[in-house]
Amino acid sequence: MKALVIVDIQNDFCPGGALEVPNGDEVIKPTNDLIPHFDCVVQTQDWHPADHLSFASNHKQKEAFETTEMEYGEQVLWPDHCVQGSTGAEFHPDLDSDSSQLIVRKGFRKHIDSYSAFFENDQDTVTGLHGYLQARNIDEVFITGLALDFCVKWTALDARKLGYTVNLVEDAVKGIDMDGSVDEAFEEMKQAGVQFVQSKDVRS
Ligand code: VGL
Ligand code: ZN
Repeated sequence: MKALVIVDIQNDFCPGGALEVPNGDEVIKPTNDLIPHFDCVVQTQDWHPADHLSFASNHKQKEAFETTEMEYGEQVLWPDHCVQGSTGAEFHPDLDSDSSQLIVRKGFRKHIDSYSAFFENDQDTVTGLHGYLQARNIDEVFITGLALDFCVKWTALDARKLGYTVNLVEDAVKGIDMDGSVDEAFEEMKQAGVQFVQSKDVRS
């Protein structure tokens, strides 16, 4: 059984948002068009407390897009984004969020960032999505959303690690692209056995 996993299509990652992904809103239409083709539809929502340590503003003398050392290793520092309850954290209004059956919130622990829909950035703390998908007999996932080089990539890599067949819907993802991170993400996903598909082929 297959599931559609829609990653972080939230106002802050779309044009005009706090951590905008260039042309991020272009993932919305292909994602909406895929939804009716799936029995299982899951969305993730980046959901940080205002004092989250992935925010540069919560570190002295750090600028956004610099890195810092966290307990689990290197962490990119971000502009404040997707703060719990804020408009920026809401799903983009054009996305058909009403059809989602499960919303997985992530990044709500102050000391741990969470890119993947499955594990937080310590690579150990679980979100619970794997248990849910197992309970629904899902063995194949199709991934769309933002940002290709962060939350989408880590969701795809963890899904492979957990044994799922993984399809990245290429025309329904967009990246931030810092220092070649989009090319690197494609390479890592390819190495991990992620399949690359187009939304029109998934719909037919
Ligand atoms: C994301 C950076 C920080 C993402 C979330 O959704 O890719 N990126 N938080
Ligand atoms: Zn975040």
